[in-house]
Amino acid sequence: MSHATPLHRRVPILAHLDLDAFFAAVEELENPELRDRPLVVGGDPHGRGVVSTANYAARKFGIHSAMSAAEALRRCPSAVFVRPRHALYRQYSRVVWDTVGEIVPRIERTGIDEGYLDLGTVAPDFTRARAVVSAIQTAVRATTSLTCSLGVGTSKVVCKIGSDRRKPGGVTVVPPGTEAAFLAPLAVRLLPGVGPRAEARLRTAGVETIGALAVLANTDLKAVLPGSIGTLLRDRARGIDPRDLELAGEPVSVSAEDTFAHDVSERALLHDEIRRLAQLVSERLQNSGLSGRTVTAKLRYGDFSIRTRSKTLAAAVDEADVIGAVACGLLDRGLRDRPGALRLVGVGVSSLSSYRQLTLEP
Ligand code: DCP
Ligand code: MG
Repeated sequence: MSHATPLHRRVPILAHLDLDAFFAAVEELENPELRDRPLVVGGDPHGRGVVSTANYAARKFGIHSAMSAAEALRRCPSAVFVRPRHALYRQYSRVVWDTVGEIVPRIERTGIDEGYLDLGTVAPDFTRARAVVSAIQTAVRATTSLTCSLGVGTSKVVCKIGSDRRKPGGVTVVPPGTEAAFLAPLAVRLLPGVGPRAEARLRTAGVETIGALAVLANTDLKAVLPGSIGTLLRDRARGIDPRDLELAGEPVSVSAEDTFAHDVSERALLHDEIRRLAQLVSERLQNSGLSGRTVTAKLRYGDFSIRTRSKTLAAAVDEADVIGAVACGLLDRGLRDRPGALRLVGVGVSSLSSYRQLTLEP
């Protein structure tokens, strides 16, 4: 569990790092004679193989990941085709992330060649963050000879899009307050969470850019993307993305529960117990420097069946009275849905972050 995060930080400073043409770059390093030639890493071009990745020389021919290898061969008959060597890529990846970890302690790896960094632990502002990011590129090049691109911003969505803007070897810094303007002109399919289906629906509604999604009125949004996914994606289009880094070794939830000696149906007693458990959860959160946005109440009935009811709040909480009040409401809801005497009640908090996500200040 990390305690390194300064508590006084106002706005998150995050980065997304993505290695450039990763598999192909490793193959070039292992066989320098491949450099400058179009190179395709993937399956058999004379069979049903698929392109894993292509180097930039091959991309000039329109070859890209997930294309059939046969199609890649048609587009560039002189390309070199090699099969992926995953064990080798894992070795390179390990060195890369060890190197990055020496500079930035809080890292969430999201793939073999990409991950998020919490620059706020090492840089007090965006100017210094840019220097840290340059140092990371230099260090990765020194230990592996690989190049990487980074996006720096206040949220995961902005960083993820940013790292792809100046490939290869580029850095894109999106200072606080400029998120929506940065995103607005970009194609809506670039927004993480917008898959081919959502893209098609948005296009039918005339939404081509992230900016157009950002200003979509509620009624239009509901018609195009019903349910919570619509508001989630529109928030992202505005640069609003409350996701914190998910760190290996950090708990995903903090909870407490208690079994009664006898089944209890008296509501006041159940509320007392919920508030006592909320106090325990709150203390454990605060001792770990954590807070969470989702509060859950757990109900176990006399027949051992379990129900849970959850509520996700606008902001992360760690206060006992807030958690207790929300959990009591959830208990009431659960008992309305299914009345009965309870053998056990529990309180949990999840969607944790290790600092309070404050509203962005321009
Ligand atoms: N990969 C794969 N199949 C895909 C996409 C990717 O096997 N459809 C593998 C090969 C890539 C690695 O994952 O080298 C990383 O994926 P990226 O999407 O980051 O692609 P690259 O790193 O190759 O290129 P870029 O420079 O655009 O990041
Ligand atoms: Mg990559």
